[in-house]
Amino acid sequence: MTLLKPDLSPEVADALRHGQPVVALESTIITHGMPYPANLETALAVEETVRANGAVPATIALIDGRLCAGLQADRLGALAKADTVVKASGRDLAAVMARGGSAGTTVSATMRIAELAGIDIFATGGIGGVHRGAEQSFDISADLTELGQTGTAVICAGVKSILDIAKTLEFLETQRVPVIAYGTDDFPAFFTRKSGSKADHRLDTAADIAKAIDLHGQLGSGSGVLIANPIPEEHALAPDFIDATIADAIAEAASRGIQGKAVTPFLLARINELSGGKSLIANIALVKNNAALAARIAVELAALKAQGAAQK
Ligand code: PSU
Ligand code: MN
Repeated sequence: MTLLKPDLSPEVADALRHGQPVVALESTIITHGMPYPANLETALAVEETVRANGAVPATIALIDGRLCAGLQADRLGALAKADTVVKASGRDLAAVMARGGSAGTTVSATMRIAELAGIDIFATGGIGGVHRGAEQSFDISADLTELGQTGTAVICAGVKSILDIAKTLEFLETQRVPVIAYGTDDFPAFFTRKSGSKADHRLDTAADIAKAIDLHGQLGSGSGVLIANPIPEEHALAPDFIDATIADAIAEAASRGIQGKAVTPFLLARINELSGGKSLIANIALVKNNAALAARIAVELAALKAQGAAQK
């Protein structure tokens, strides 16, 4: 069976052809994670951050039935404004493609497309995980099972405490996904630098992280790598404030009977409203911070691969 080749922007195609560093970016954060116009401004700023740190950004989405890696500004703008675009995780891609539809891609779908395009490094804000109360609802994000079987390295700011963080880390262990924190022993909780849980590993430089990603691949692990990059101190929110806000949003989701793929977008939007926009400002800051680290890792990884190829 031949695997599908995504449509690449000329810039992304050129970079991949020459072994230059590329960073994949997801698009559910644009379509379902942030309100317009902050979503578009953030998407553009994140691409700029990737460039400023020496790599080529490849924003990934499903557009008119085509898998796309690298979006021109007009497509990005249309995606940011559209309210008919669906949220696709990996399992949704084929059905949306069959009807020629468009979708923002979650972490799981973006990993799938990045793999098909040959992109190893992917930056996002936060990944999905095991929801609080999963023992009742069974709500566990497909991001975690995709991380268990697709060899992309995902740079995030940890996971939000809308999720059960300890269970999310347990599930990642079961899925054989190494969790590496950058410059800290703690696994971060998105809006805050600590979650109360530790990461499995701490590495302090982009070069060491690139080395670990390269070795993980060479070991034939088959799974992804999760890099947790804490939100910069100056943008972190007060734990009491954000915990109370999240608790209110979760209670509201439960009382309204929100379920399935609508849960995470509902919580993100409600947390933004209840926090008076503070969560959005923090979210934007941490995504840029992740994009910068991802680009630096991609630069190191490209250099390692070039060295490896020269030695063969
Ligand atoms: N968490 C965030 N921001 C996001 C998401 C999660 O803090 O934008 C998005 C990502 O695209 C992630 C998806 O892959 O939500 C997970 O959705 P679900 O929980 O339905 O699997
Ligand atoms: Mn879910």
